[in-house]
Amino acid sequence: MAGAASTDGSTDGSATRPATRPATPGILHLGLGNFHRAHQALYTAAALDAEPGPWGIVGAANASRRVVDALRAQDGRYTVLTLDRDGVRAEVVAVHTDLLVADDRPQELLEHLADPRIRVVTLTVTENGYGYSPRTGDLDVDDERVRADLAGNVPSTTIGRLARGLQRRFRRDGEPLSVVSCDNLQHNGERTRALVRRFLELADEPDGSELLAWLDARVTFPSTMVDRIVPATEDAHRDQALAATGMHDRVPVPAEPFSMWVLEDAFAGGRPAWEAGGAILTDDVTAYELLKLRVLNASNSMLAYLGLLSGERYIADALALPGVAPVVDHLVRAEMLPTLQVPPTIDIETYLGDLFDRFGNRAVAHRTAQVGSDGSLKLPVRVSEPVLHHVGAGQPPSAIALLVAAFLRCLTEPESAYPAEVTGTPADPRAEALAALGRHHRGSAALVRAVFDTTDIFPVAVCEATPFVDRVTELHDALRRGGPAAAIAEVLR
Ligand code: CS2
Repeated sequence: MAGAASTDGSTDGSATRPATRPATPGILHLGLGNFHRAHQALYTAAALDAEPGPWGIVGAANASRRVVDALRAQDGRYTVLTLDRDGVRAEVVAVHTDLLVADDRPQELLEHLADPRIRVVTLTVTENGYGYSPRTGDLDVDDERVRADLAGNVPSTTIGRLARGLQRRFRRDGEPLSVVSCDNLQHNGERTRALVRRFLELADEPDGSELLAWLDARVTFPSTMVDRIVPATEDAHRDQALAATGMHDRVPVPAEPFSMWVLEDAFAGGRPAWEAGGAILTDDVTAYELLKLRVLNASNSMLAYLGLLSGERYIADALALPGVAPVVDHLVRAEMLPTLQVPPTIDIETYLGDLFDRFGNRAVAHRTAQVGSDGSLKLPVRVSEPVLHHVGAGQPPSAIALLVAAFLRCLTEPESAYPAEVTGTPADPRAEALAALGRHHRGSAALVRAVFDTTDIFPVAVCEATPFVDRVTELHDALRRGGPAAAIAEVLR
């Protein structure tokens, strides 16, 4: 770590990964949350163990100092706890060469983006971090922070920072770079590229057309599918880390044993040998992305909202409720699988069996409120195209309608729909707007109509799909009158 002694090898003698921390940074990562530290950072550690190289990670948290402060105090080292039914496995990771909080040091972040040693930028900033309008998919120029970034202020949004950093890189050495979104967005690479490009078009700099030509020629945006269930850290994890490694880790990361990373092999300036950690490099990520978003993520959202409405704090407990596994199975088999192509390397029955096992892994303790957070941004990605597929075929999809109805019930009546003191509350950028609609409209029909008509959550085509909106209304009403059991029975009838 810059400014800190690099003493790799953990206190109890258990190995630290990689065996030698690289001295040189090659990757800038935005979003220093648990997911990054249990996923890309571990793949990078494995890559470096197989093929040492200049691929240290500069880790940039967006606003919170919590992880950066803790990691600095621990020489950048932290524990990944792999949790399954048989127990806990601990690994100590030390792969970050520098750490910063972007909000505190925005210029430093831009400098990293311009640094020719940095050849890959990875992002885990959540669906909420891209500043796009869910309704149009385009850069949300109504957002004040986006407008301020476009006006030339020191950028504070992720897309603004990327765009201004790329601008600086172009003006300095123009070295090639790859920007890798690791968030659950469909076509996440292409989407990120389109947003950055749009920003640069609107920013209208004097050298704008040369900059855009450079961007098109020298900067790639590989799409990726990332998969690992990584819950939030709790005190018990700190105790487990201490017991396993002898290190007082303030920010250990709990994670499930399963991990998958599929990347489009389009790297402009090289990359670590991530395949050494099991990553799959391919020409086409789409099939993997769609399977992940529509099968894993949509089911996970279903478990989150039905779980919240049933007073369950954890996903594994939601899965065990009567009727829930069958309705999730129906969602997957009847409504999601027909809308996608299973990648040839995946045996779908094995995948689904594993998926239900993963959701049922109690050791992971994934909270319903965590998965249910940001639903206004997650659900459109997970369900919109499948909704249109089925409505186009004359059959509005009932299980997807139940998922949307359950989400709306939680968000429009946050005070009565679920026991927040047990479950916690799902955070959402549209929480206030949805709660206001819930106070204003009493009946399901008026409320659901108002959500589709007056919020920008779903794309226009979904809002205009009347048979689907009607089905959401019926199931919202069923949830209100009889709770999850009654609504599930209606779907499975
Ligand atoms: C979850 C995901 O929070 C959510 O919405 O569906 O974080 C999920 O756990 C990961 O995508 C699994 O890879």
